[in-house]
Order: sequence, then C-alpha cells, then structure tokens
Amino acid sequence: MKTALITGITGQDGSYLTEILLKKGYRVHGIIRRSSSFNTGRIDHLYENPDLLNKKLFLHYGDLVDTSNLNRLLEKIEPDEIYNLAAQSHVKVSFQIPDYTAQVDALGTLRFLDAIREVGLKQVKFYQASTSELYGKVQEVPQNEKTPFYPRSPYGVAKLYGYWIIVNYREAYNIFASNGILFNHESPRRGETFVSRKITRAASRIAAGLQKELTLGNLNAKRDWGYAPEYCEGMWRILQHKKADDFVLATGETHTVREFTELTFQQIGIELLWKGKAENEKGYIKSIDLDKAKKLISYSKNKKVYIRDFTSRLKKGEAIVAVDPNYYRPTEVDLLIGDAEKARKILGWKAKTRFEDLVTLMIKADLEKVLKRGF
Ligand code: NAP
Ligand code: F7E
Repeated sequence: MKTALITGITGQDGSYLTEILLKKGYRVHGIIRRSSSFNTGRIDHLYENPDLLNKKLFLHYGDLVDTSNLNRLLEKIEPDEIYNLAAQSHVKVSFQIPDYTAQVDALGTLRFLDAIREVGLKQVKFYQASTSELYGKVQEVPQNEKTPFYPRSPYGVAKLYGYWIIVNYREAYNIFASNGILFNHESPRRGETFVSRKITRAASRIAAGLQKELTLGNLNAKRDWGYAPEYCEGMWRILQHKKADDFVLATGETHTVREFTELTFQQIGIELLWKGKAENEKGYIKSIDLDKAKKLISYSKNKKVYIRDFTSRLKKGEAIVAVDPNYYRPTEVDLLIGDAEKARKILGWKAKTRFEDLVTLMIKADLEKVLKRGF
C-alpha cells in the first residue's frame, strides 16, 4: 500500500485527488488549516466514512508557512508521493495580498523541498501544482512546455518561483520533483469566486428568484477550461512516469468569459443580448425558450423538477448580467490555450470533457443545490 501526502486536501483538486488515490488503494494523509469555521466540506463525504477515517484517510493540521510542522509530518508519515496543491490560488486576490501569496505559493514550495532534504526522504516523488498563469502575456499560441513564461500577477510570479525551485532541486539534489503546468480546470466543487462557478451559481440563483443580477469583470478574457477530476488523474500519472519531468495539461480549446456566460444561460433556456460598452455593458434576456430548458432535469430526493419551471418566472428584456470594473485586474491574462501533446504521448493523458459538457454539468449541479435548500 503506497502512502500519499496531499497539501490543499480541502480544495477543489485535493478532494478529487483524494478520491482517486483511495480508489487506487493508497493510504492518504492530508494537511488541513485550522479555521474558525468548517473548511472540510469538500471531503466530508470521505472523512465521515468510518471505513476510511484513521484507517486509510488521515488529516493533520499544518500550514505551508510553518516549517517545523512540515518536518515533523514528513518524519512521521514517510510518504511515497507528495502532492503540493496548497496555495493562495486566487489571481485577483494575489494583488491584494502579494506578500502572503509569495510566502505560501513560492516559499511554501521551497520549505517543503528543503524539509524533504532535511528528513532525508530519498525515494519520495513530489508533484508541484504549477499553472498556465506562468504564460501570462503569452509569447506563443498555443502554449506548451517550451513556451517562455511572462507572469502577470503576484500569483503568477510566486508560482514561477515554485516552478523553478522544483527544477533546481531536481537538478541539484536529484529529488524526483515534477511540475504539472495545468490550465484552468473547473467542477461543481470549484470555489464560488472563480468565474466559472460564479456564473453557474448565479444563473441558478437568478432562475430560482434568489438573485437579480450576475456582476462580472472582463468578459473578453479567454481561457482553456477543462474538468478537474481528469486533471487530478493527470497529476497521478505525472508521478508514475519513470523520470521526473514537467507536463502541460489542457484541453486545446479556448473560450471567452462571455461565451461561458452565454452558454450557461442557454442551458436554462435563456438567450442573452449584449448592449452597451465596457463597464456600461449589460446582458439582457433576449428570449426564453422553455423547450430548450426542459432538456435538463434536476432531481431532489423525491421529485423531478424541470428546469423550465425555474426559468418561466423570468421576463424578456430584463437585465441579468452587468459589468463592474472592481473585478478587473491591474494586469490581465488575455488568452490561454494549451498544447498537451507531450502528456498525451508520454502519459497517455487527454482531456475528455468538452466545454459545453463542462458548463452543463456545473449548472446542473448548482441548480440541484438551489433545489435541495428549498430555494
Ligand atoms: P483551491 O480550491 O483554492 O484550494 C487550495 C487549497 O490550499 C485549500 O485546501 C486551502 O485550504 C489550501 N491552502 C491555502 N493556503 C494554505 C496554507 N498557507 N497552508 C496550507 N494550506 C493552504 O485550489 P484548487 O483549484 O484546488 O487548486 C489546487 C492547486 O493547483 C493550487 O496550488 C492552485 O494554485 C493550482 N492550480 C489550480 C488550477 C485550477 O484551474 N484549479 C490551475 C492551475 C494550478 P482552505 O480550504 O483551508 O482554504
Ligand atoms: O478568472 C475573468 C478574469 O478567477 C478567469 C485559478 O485557479 O486558473 C485560475 O485563475 C478569467 C480572468 O481564474 C470575473 O479576469 C471576469 O480573466 O476564474 P478566474 P484565473 O484567474 O484564470 C489558473 C490556471 C490558476 O492557476 C489559478 O489558481 O475570468 N473574470 N469576471 C472574472 N474572474 C473572477 N474570478 N470573477 C469575476 O467576476
């Protein structure tokens, strides 16, 4: 039985990776932060299972800014594989807390690598959650492992340090350390302030009459959006490769935030019409097509609910999307589109879920959540 240690186990990716590793027969240890409120929502379904808790799944308090604790945990757990997913992962927030972002995302990675050296874990394999944000102001389209980096945020710059310290410790000390350069990946477990989830959550709440408007920033930014569980499987494959290396994981498709918004509302039968420019732009209900909406059905425990039952309460001509410059970033990443050919060839990894299916599964999950809470 292999032992894995996951930092950031309570996050979107940490929760999916835990499920994947438990299914593969791993013993999984996770580092969680002390919080004044519950922060284990994404792993409660595992944590509350008596067959797993303290048998196959173990949680420890820790923080990437606390070196002494990292050393102690490594000595105690002696993992075969470490997945370093913990990060201050919000790009916009990194402009507000750049120092903290660097402490966790840049130096946190160094602290971990150094703890591995100090404890003398010679056989351990280390996965670093690197990111397409390294490409920032892109120097090439599409972006692959050889594309030069040009980060555009304190988050991107901190992760750039993380990337290079992995390469350096690999070359200097022969540590098996690999970077997964992952493009955006989303799911119903995505944090509510990232744009994909913000859109699907707001659309379901608007349909249910709980919210009037969705307020966004830059509608024209383009992202390569994939489905998170597939990317977590890719992380595992990166560490199973015979030598440590760096891999891009991406879908190879790119779409604007505007397209994501349009498609989300289309899934519940609403066609949007955009009017106005820049911060005065608004999205109005152009038409409501209940036949399209009824394609999707949400279930609560005992009843079926047609999505058209939600949407029918909305009116043509209503403004439901607005732009607020507060969501703009001082420096934006305009276009990301990844080339994951190396991962396909060497790891046999390929993104399967297409953009439209991703949007569909996310809006469906959010509608179900709204339903379960009884509006
Ligand atoms: P996420 O949902 O924001 O999760 C981040 C995790 O890190 C949470 O468990 C969080 O704990 C933990 N954390 C934050 N600061 C910490 C600290 N100082 N010490 C210990 N733990 C800390 O992020 P995600 O989307 O799952 O992403 C996972 C990793 O991949 C991150 O490193 C992110 O930067 C990177 N990445 C993500 C994407 C993407 O599209 N999702 C793409 C490329 C790279 P709490 O739950 O207590 O907040
Ligand atoms: O923004 C635009 C925003 O915050 C995507 C993280 O997981 O992926 C993520 O970073 C785009 C940007 O993700 C809003 O300006 C418009 O252009 O969902 P996001 P991100 O910045 O791409 C990378 C790969 C990571 O590594 C990160 O950890 O959408 N946008 N309006 C908005 N973004 C947000 N958050 N909120 C808005 O209202």
